[in-house]
Amino acid sequence: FTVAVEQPGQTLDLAEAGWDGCRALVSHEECGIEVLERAFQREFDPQRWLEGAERAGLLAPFAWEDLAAGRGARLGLPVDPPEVWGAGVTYRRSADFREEGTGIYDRVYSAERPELFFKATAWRCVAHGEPIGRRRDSGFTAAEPEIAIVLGRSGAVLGFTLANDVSAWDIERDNPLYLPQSKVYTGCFAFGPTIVTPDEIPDPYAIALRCRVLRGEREVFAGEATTGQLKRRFEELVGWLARSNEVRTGTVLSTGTGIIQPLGSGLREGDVVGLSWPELGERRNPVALV
Ligand code: DO4
Ligand code: MG
Repeated sequence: FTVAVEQPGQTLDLAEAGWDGCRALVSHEECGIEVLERAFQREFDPQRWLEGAERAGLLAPFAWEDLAAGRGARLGLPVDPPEVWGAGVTYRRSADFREEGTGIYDRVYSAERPELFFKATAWRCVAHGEPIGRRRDSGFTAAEPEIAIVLGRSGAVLGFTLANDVSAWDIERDNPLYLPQSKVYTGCFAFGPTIVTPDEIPDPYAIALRCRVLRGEREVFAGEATTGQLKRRFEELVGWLARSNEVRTGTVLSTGTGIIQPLGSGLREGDVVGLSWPELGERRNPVALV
């Protein structure tokens, strides 16, 4: 259970409040995402809730730099998602890179129906500082830096977060029917550490995302993209996900990558992948063989 609330100069991590304190605060709701959901439904005022928690001494303040560096305390996943889904080929670059003459990527880029795939369960997800996985049977696994949406009841967009849809591209390129194996495995999805609510984002189609891969001291890859290059609208992707499919509160939908690591520059064990959205700072994950 982790809800982190950022205030100027400090981060308040409700995980430190302990389960009893949190349960009292959210009136018996059983999961952190419910706090966000109830604020979204205007069932309570988060500011008053925060003030009450602070008065009761339930919040532990940490400097963001300490949390980011894992000093003293560390932020876990901001939500344990019941499911994580991914959208694919939502940026032109992704379609171009993947094409190998079959036309399927070009076709899905322009089709009305988007590519959506099941990506992960909560236990396959990793938080800031935890290792993302590279499959032992993959020779070319790449980071896929993406903006992910955290969904509430009826597909409401509760917030946005940074995500890495780590993927074994060689396995998918071998045969698209291998997609689930290229996408779903231990440590295949990193996200967080915070969820940014929509009211904090002036324009969700102007989010700049950066990625760098460090090998020791050396930067071996750097790339960037903006959600302005996204072919589809966020609501469109959510609408397709919710077709004939119950979407539970806390579901995460990763919206596709516009940052492509060139062939030959795949992730190696020990690399560190840094993802940033300038306003949020950098989230780092080391790479481990799984
Ligand atoms: O089928 C390929 C997956 C595409 C993807 O994950 C992306 O474009 O981000
Ligand atoms: Mg992806």
